[in-house]
Amino acid sequence: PGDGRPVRYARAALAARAARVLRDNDTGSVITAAPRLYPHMWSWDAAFISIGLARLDLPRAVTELETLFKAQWRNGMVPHIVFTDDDAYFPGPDRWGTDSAVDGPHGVRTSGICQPPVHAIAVQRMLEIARTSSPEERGDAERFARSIWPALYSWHRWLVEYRTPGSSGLVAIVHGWESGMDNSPRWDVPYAAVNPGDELPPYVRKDVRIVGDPSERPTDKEYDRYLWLIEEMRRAGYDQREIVRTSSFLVGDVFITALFAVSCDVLVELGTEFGMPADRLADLAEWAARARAAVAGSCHSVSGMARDRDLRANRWLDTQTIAGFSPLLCGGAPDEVQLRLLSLLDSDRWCGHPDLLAPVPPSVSPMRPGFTPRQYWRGPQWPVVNWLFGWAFERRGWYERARELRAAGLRLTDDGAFGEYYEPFTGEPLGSTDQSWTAAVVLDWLC
Ligand code: 9WN
Repeated sequence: PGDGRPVRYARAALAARAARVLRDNDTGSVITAAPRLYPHMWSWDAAFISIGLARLDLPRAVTELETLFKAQWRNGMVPHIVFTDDDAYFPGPDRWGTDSAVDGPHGVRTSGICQPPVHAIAVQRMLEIARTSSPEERGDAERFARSIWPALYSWHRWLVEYRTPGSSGLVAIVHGWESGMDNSPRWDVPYAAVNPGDELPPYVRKDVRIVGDPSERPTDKEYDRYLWLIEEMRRAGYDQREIVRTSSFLVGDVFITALFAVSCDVLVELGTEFGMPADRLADLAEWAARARAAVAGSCHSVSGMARDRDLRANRWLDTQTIAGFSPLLCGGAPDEVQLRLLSLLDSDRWCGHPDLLAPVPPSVSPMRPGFTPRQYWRGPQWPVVNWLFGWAFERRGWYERARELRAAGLRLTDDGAFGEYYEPFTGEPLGSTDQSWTAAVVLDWLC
């Protein structure tokens, strides 16, 4: 193979392996995010998984998103984890303590926070895939898109009503897990202000026993903070207004805000096609415009990079991470800023770094002090993030760039391990292998 990795699979064999990963991770009711490390359904994982499944078995893809939305809270929140009976993951449902939450769902146990709103994107992609298939699949996908649309609308409305505090217009998160980029340096400053109290109940981590090298995972100190924030939310009874008012972590997340803007656009497109109420379409258009303006408004005057905002300390957070490229996902930044971001993305500080195995954007710039090539969201490349940028570039009509990202994503993942994340220089798969969402995006790239 020439890159030091043991095997490189050809397209057909890689697709067959990816399909097998999704089949093997299927418990019958949910496709777990990963075989041992993540034995439950995660919100944004389920969206990507449905896209991959749509290539294999459309009804199964539909069931996956229906299962997630059956766990939607009564106030509209889509929870970040829907628990199975497996107790190999910590924190499980008892530690979250959401069973008595007023707004919680009936008959299913979930965590008490959310994850990035990529579900509308998945539904539209499923529809596109089904339309290239039989008339029957096309009809099923259309019925599904129509039936899930109101739930998607109320999920988006929840993000506006409860999670867009203050004047920045950015969608706020109350836990790093909500960003999906748990220990990214984006959150170092706001996490430094989270002080786990003496009352933090003791706990034992399970993730570090499963991942062979614990240094690929967040540290114990980080976990104390993650658990402390859960403790604060339990004490607030999962009352969202109270959490946003009091939580020691409240950050406007620019990457989520960009995904929200473009997901609102997608919902408008779907809603227009399926004759959804005009007032709801107008809401979505307004939310998209506001979110897009917030992303553009966050851009640094020199670098052009988009920034998160610490809403407790009222200050911008300057970190050189992949989230800085958020305006490329949703548009709306001035042309000159966009051009600066595109040339930065191509430069040796990002995808053009000469030592990368594949030109997939790493989670943190390899030139940044503190870049850690093996540690989780602090350096490694994540195939799903690459998929999102490729999808957005295609949508924006940047076909050549989209094709290049697809090719780079396949170059990184053709070892057939379906790593959760990858060491950017050697291409070594890290964290979990046979990770469902990696298999799913690879399938989408291949088809
Ligand atoms: C916490 C499932 C999830 C992803 C996240 C990723 C990781 C969980 C963890 O795994 O987070 O939610 O235990 O580390 O950071 O993006 O959804 O794949």
